[in-house]
Amino acid sequence: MSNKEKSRDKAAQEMIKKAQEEGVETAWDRKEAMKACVYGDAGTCCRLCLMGPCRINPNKPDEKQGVCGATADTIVARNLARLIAGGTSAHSDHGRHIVHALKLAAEGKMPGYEIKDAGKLLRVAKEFGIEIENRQVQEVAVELARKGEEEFGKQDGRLTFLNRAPKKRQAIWKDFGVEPRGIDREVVEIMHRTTMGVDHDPYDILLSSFRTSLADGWGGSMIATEFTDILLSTPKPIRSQANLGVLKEGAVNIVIHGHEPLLSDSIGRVARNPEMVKKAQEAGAQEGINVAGLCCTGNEVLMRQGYPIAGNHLHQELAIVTGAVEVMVTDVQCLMPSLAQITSYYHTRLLTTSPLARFPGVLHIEFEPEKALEVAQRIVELAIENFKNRDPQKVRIPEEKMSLVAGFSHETINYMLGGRFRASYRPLNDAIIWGRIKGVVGIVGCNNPRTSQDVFHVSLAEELIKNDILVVSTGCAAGAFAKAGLLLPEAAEKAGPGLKEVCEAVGMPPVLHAGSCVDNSRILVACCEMVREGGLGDDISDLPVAGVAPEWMSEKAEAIAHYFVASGVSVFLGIPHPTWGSSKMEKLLYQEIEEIFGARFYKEGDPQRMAAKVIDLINHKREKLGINRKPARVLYDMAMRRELPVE
Ligand code: NFS
Ligand code: SF4
Repeated sequence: MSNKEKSRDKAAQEMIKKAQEEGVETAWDRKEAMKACVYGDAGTCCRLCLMGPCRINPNKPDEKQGVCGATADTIVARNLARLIAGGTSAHSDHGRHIVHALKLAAEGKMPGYEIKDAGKLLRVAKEFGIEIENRQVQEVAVELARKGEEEFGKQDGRLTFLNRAPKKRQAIWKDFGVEPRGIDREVVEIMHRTTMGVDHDPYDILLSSFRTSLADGWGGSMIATEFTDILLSTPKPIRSQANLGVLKEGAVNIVIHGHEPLLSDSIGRVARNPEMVKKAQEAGAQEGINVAGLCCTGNEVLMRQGYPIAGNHLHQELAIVTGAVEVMVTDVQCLMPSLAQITSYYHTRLLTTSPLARFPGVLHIEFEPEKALEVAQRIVELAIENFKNRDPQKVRIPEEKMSLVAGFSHETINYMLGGRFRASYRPLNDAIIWGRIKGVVGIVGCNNPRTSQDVFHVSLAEELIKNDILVVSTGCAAGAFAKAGLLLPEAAEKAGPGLKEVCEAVGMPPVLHAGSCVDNSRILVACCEMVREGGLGDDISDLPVAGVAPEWMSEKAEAIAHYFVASGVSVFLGIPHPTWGSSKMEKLLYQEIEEIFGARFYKEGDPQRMAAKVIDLINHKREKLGINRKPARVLYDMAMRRELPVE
């Protein structure tokens, strides 16, 4: 693969080349050296017990069984279930940490932190049945945090946020027994169910996997999003920039990487402190301190504080290759272990901060919420100190940086389209009904060196907006769009006439950045609002919407994809599930599951063909809703009126 084929991003191509010149290995090199294992890819390798490991030839699945007698179908289903359990646990544990922080902040035990969105606090508290009249905000917050904690440990009943879904959807979940009870319980149960010798029925395992994924989407992730908004504020449209060009030669560069927004929020604040800026200047960094994000921590601070993002998932190694990063601070998730080796070639200090995530031999400064600002200060000081160790010979920062507008929470979409005083989804629904906007597609997920970085994301989005489909995005997909300039209102030029008109009227980009991956829950809420607003059916599965994960790699993406489908949104995968070793599972996922959820999976490796399939589905939904007509643009004269059919 040539460097051009590795990424569509010029900054990435330049840094990949620099890494090669300097003898530094990146994910692309390791990917090339890695012979993919066909059993793993097909899902037919089982290591669940020590009678094995067992593997079944996916091309001849009926010829063999595991030592215990497990068929390819059972093995594939169990492996998929465990991916979903992993993804759900990651999002949800992140949510738990936020709930804990909200409690500490409300109790006054997290200096520098207070409730930023009291309005949302009260709204969410009501959903949890908490008395809010005549009570102090702090008091309500402490009680809400307790209720939030209970969602994780609940043994019976069902998760509170499920009430947000349309009644019809709730009935489907109930009828098929996929209502998640407690978040932790679902993760534990699916692990139990899929250990050696328990559940062997692929259908049963898959339904439980869906239940686990719902505990992510309507549980852990939704809690993470809502409670972060309450604590750190609900995002509003905000301008910023993206790509490696946001790093500054004349500044102390601190890159924050991972997923949890608490420490990075503090680092942002400390870095703005004039005293700290002065210290940096005294150390020779004329431009002071520059904080930039990566992956979803990057998205979190971008959405709320407007800090620039240095890139998406595959940029994490490349940021260090610029030779201009003083400190890379990590928390949890999506951190490549290779960062430790790469930093050894440059002056960059890698730091771990979460009790959950360490690298051997890497400096660990533990983040304790009670001492958030203190820890942040230590880290910023360390970065300033490290500035003098930069090797000017090794510094090369690509020029590429792109302006963007982010911050589209579902509340913002409400305000943007509805206007500040009559915030509602009515205008969006009307635009869809009248065909100015044909539908809404969420493009989400990661980068993956199995495919050229960002190519699928960007070509797909461009094709969809050209066809008047509004794109909503999160995670590293949003990073790809940011770098490609699609998060700018001016990108409406690339949209079809209807979408362009809407974008220009409200001044919004045709691709909306809705946040980090836990913020996919915002898309669920937006879907509920669209159903509630009326005119587009009475369940999420009626809406002309779809989800796409073009370049995904993470277990978390697998959890997201499943909760979207279980919520009634069909999901298109650019990289297929690792399930092709079982025709039964493939049939369930890509066909039969639609009978239950009104949504299913699709797979397609080519962006143009994928766009065509997505557009087909949207048109099909519009047809069913009876709204697939040309937008009414002409004013009718009397003669035309007479021609109109009488209903
Ligand atoms: Ni999502 Fe965010 Fe990116 Fe993929 Fe990783 S950062 S939580 S998992 S790689 S989109
Ligand atoms: Fe083999 Fe069955 Fe053990 Fe899996 S559970 S490793 S298939 S014996």
